[in-house]
Amino acid sequence: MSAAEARRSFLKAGTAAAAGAFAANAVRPAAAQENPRQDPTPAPGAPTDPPGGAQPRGENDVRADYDGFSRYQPSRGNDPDSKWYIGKEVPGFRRGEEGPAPFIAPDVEKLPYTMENGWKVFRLNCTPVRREFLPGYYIDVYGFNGSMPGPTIEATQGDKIRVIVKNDLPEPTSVHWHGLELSVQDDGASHLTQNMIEPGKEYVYELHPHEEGTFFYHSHVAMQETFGMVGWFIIHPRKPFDPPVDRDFGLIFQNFRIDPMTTVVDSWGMDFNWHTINGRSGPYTTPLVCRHGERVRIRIMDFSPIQHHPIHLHGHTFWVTGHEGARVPKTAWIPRNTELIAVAQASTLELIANNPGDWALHCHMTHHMMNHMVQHVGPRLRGQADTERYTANLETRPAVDLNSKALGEVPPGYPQMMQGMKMDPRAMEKVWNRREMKGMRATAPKTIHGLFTALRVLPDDLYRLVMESDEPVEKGAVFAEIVRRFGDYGRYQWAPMMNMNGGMNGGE
Ligand SMILES: [Cu+2]
Repeated sequence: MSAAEARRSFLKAGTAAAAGAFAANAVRPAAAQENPRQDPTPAPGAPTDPPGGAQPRGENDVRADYDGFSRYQPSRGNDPDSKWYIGKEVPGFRRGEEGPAPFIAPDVEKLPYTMENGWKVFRLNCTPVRREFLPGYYIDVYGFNGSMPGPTIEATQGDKIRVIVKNDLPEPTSVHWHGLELSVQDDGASHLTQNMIEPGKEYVYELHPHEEGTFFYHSHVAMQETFGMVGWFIIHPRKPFDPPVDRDFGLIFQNFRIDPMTTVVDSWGMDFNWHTINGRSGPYTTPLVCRHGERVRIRIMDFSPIQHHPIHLHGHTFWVTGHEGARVPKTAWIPRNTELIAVAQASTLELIANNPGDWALHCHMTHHMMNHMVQHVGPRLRGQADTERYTANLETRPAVDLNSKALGEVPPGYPQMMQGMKMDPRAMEKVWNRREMKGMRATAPKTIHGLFTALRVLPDDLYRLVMESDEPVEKGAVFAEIVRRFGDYGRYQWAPMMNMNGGMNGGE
């Protein structure tokens, strides 16, 4: 029985029949031990694997599968009024007493601090930044401490925080603490509440955050905001959130206008052609990797100049549990697949990673997942298109027929080729040379463009293979192994490997 059939029959079958399927479930060895391409046998039993890879399922886990929500298989719905409804209150593995899960903003550093007489002292320098947002593609922007976005400030509700801001820009600036309820002289609204920090000068902000939530800091000069001057300001609650999560990810979405043959952002331009998540553009965005069954929080912030982002996650239903203001009461959490996040807003999503695989996480605006779309130099027409018929007589030119199959009858201008970066071997090496990419399909970078990344949900043994071991893994091997265990391997097709070499992954 394929996993899909198992899933369907599970919906129909009673508890007793399904329990038999779980008992028959066998743990499969890791992809590294065998080449799944040679082994098209579907995994036996139900489409689940236990936590820890080889450990037996505990009685409580099994009961949870029938009483309520299983963290090991895609949601079965349940009564919308129940606390199990698509995992609403299913906790992570991490216990609340351990404190908040570490906040991870891929591709962005954390800002260190020193303790001085009970104050957490952070140092922020406003600096020009040259960021490699795609392999070989540079953008000249503004940021903090040499980074765009700036490094993450992480604190706890009730901390006494001093931020020493030094302006190393060639122009005046000020820094605003977006969302914090603070003393007005520390608000950072340029001219309104303080004099500008002149180049070379310092200003000391003192903050006493009594609130918790997802905040950010940014320049309060519009042109500088368009230049990317922003960073996370995460304030963890003094009392840990319930239910506790295992992962706490943060992604800043931005748009930039970069004219051809330049690297400097045009802060006047409103036609945004390059798009970044935490300062990188797909396929250079670093995937979020978690273990099967974990409770995952993803905080998403939109710091684009003027455009909103409908953020869509595949394969899971998530709960919107907070915005930049604070955590939302559980009674008002919203189950979604797509969350629209407007400029200067942040949304917090929580989900049970109950569906193993590599799942697209992206803005759904098509132009935001296409990047610049054309090369900087050269025609947009397809190479073999003959436009003479259409341009010979502009009065009576033949209609463009998009269905034309005749050889040489490619309508002029179609197809409009989508282009992100040049995928030469050196660029691809950089894309693949991150452990988070290990074992993904060789063609994954062909679709991960612009505001696009992936959430990888890996069974425990595969998680260890990818994130904790240095074993080479063939491209596509981890993905194929997941299909073999949880999907229908007989219908699965491996991705062609050409041109997709480089990096830590072994294989061809
Ligand atoms: Cu968008």
